[in-house]
Amino acid sequence: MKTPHSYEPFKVVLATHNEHKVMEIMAIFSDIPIQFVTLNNYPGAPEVVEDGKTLEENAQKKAYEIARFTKEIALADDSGLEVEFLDGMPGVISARFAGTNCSYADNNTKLLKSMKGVPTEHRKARFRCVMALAVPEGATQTVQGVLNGYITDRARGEEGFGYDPVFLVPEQGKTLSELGPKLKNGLSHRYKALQAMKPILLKLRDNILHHLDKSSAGPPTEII
Ligand code: ITT
Repeated sequence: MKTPHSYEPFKVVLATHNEHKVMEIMAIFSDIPIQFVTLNNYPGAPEVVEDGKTLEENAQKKAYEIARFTKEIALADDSGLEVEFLDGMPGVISARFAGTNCSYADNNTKLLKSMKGVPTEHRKARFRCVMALAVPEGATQTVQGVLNGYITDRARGEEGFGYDPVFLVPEQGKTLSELGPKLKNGLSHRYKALQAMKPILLKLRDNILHHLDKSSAGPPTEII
């Protein structure tokens, strides 16, 4: 077990290679007293193979492998778009729906084609974001956030990434791309997962700082 001293200063590595996610997570968490660092600070960090059957498995695997490599606390996000008409697809294969190494545009084109002619009431979809927090010793904790909406019949908007241009937020009458980062970051699946993760992160931070204060104490038996 790593001693609590090696966690000082309290820092969390964002276990993702997706720059858009990094920007969103940093913006959503700009108000909490935790230092977030990216994988750019860890040359040689492994490309974690996302071969899990669920978002939960992949999020836990990403968080744990990066925590083990960096010897820091790590936060990972595995997200996917689940379309009712497609029985929950693309789901866990959202990144490679149109094939290995495909672009966001390829995925959106394939999705719109698969939904061609489908009436609005059958175009329901949801974004699901699973966030996992891991410590190098291996313990992980996961939470999730969900955003319900509809698949549009054409791409709309320029902002965001992935399926944002084809995902309509009904309350706003706009796609996530049209809403732009500020509005997206106040209602998204990622925002909701991070809100659920916030108390867990703060508690972990308090536990570690508490143990640092009482430097005579041994390592925390349960830190996550
Ligand atoms: P990391 O694994 O390095 O975090 P990734 O881009 O592979 O990055 P995911 O596996 O979590 O991320 O995401 C799968 C795909 O789901 C991603 O490539 C996007 O196409 C889509 N996606 C995830 N979050 C999204 C969001 O907020 N808006 C639009 N599309 C999103």
